[in-house]
Order: sequence, then C-alpha cells, then structure tokens
Amino acid sequence: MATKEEIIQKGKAAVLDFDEDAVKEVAKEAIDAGVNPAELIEDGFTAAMNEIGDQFESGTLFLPHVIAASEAMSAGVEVLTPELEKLSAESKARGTVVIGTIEGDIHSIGKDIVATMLKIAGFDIIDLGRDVPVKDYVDKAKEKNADVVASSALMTTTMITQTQIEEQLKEAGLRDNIKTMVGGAPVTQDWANKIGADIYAENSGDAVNKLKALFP
Ligand code: B12
Repeated sequence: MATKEEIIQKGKAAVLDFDEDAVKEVAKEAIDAGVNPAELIEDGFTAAMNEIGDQFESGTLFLPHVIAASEAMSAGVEVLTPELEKLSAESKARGTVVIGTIEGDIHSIGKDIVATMLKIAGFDIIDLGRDVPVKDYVDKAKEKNADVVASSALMTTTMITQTQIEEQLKEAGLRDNIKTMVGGAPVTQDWANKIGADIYAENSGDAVNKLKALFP
C-alpha cells in the first residue's frame, strides 16, 4: 500500500495534470488508507494550485488550465468532505461565523475549505458565497447575531475591500461585539494589523485553532 507521503504527492500530481478522475481516485485511496483528508487537501491539492498559480503568473499556463486544475481540486475535495465531516467528534456549539469571498473576487476554493473545517469544529457557518458585497456581510451579521465575520480575498486588488468590512461594521454599531477574521493568499498578519482585523489565519487549520481559542 502507498504511504501517506506517496498518496499526497499523487494527489498533487493529479491536480497538476488537470486530471479530475485521478484526483477523485487519490481522494478515495487516501480515505481507504486512513490519510487525514485535511493533509491531502493542504499538502497535496493546495500545493499544486499554488504551483499552477505561479505558472499562470509566469505565462507558462493559461486561464483554461487554472480552471481545469481548480475543477479537479474541487472534485477531490467533494469526495473528501463527507469523510472530513465524519471526523468531527465535536458537536459543541461554538458560535456563528458569517463567511464569504470579498466583493469583486470569485475565488472560492480556499474559502470553502475554511468554511468546511470551521463547521466540523462546531461553528455555525453562514456562507455568503463569493463576490459578496460588504453590506451583505454586515446585514447578515446583524440578522444572525454573528460572533465572527470572516472574509477571503485572493487578489491584491480585492483585499483592499476588507477594510470596508471594518468600517461598515463600525458604522452599524456592531464592531465591538464581533470578531473579524481575514485570509486568502495575499493576506498577511501585517495586513490584518493594518486594517484592524482581529484575526489573520494562514490556512484552514490555523483558522480553526485561532477561533477555537477565542470560543472554547
Ligand atoms: C484557482 C484560481 C482561479 C480560479 C478560481 C476557481 C474558484 N472557484 O475558486 C479561476 C480560474 C476562476 C480564477 C480566476 C481569476 N484569477 Co485566479 N487563481 C487561482 C489560483 C491558481 C489558485 C487559488 C486557489 O484556489 N488555491 C487553493 C486554495 C485552497 O488556497 P487559497 O485560496 O489560498 O486558500 C487557503 C488560504 O489562503 C486560506 N484562506 C483562504 N480564504 C480564507 C478566508 C479566511 C477567513 C481565512 C482565515 C483563511 C483563508 O485558507 C485556505 C486553505 O488553506 C491562484 C494562485 C494562488 N497562488 O493563489 C490564482 C490567482 C489568485 N488568480 C489570479 C487572477 C489574476 C485571476 C483572474 C483575474 C484571471 C483573469 N485574467 O480572469 C480571475 C479573477 C476573476 C475575479 N474577479 O475574481 C491571480 C491574482 C493576482 C493578484 N492580483 O493578486 C493569482 C494569484 C494567480 C497569479 N499568480 O497571477 N482563478
């Protein structure tokens, strides 16, 4: 039987090959071999997507390749999601998180993974989807009495809009009772500090750990 490392590398290669069927096969193999689905997603699929992004940037790959790779990755995540949900031993209610990808930005894969992992950790997730107007985060947070407003931004041009979440929550008088969390590839701890967001998390595991610490 293949080792965990071999399975993860196979998963990475399958995304790099844009091979949806192979990605699904590896996902099934990982489940059978007892590999933690989160590790396959982070160290296999996501690592491949980062390479795809680099090649897209340097002009060796084009948009259809990026689309094919992201579809392959999503197919793999779909196979793994029920397995991830089974792993959730915790049914403890921890708080409500409104999450979405910021206005102008349609990247959703990372946000979906963060949403799934937080759900598994016991948070109530209200997923607004992608290209979410700032007003919608604020309105939903108010309506659902949310504890956390989390936004994903995958582009340097859209992360700027995360600032408006801070501003509009303040204007609505909600900011003092809500934690804000930001993430996405170009987002950093420095950026979070700069805009006054409470939490920055690098990936889904980090997001879960940081929110669990705040909502034990
Ligand atoms: C896949 C992809 C796409 C897919 C998205 C499919 C989908 N349904 O999401 C498609 C093909 C649609 C796409 C479109 C575009 N893309 Co694109 N895309 C990517 C790519 C290759 C990978 C992103 C990805 O899914 N990674 C895998 C996931 C798992 O990782 P992740 O998103 O980073 O998420 C993790 C963490 O960041 C974090 N996280 C994410 N969100 C959140 C939220 C919170 C709250 C927290 C705490 C953490 C967190 O946790 C996640 C799990 O670990 C990136 C390259 C890259 N390196 O990011 C480019 C990239 C983001 N795209 C880019 C561009 C330019 C575009 C387009 C403008 C291309 C075009 N010419 O049309 C359009 C954008 C249109 C728009 N208005 O949004 C650029 C952005 C450059 C910039 N300005 O900053 C990048 C960086 C590529 C590049 N190097 O040039 N893209």
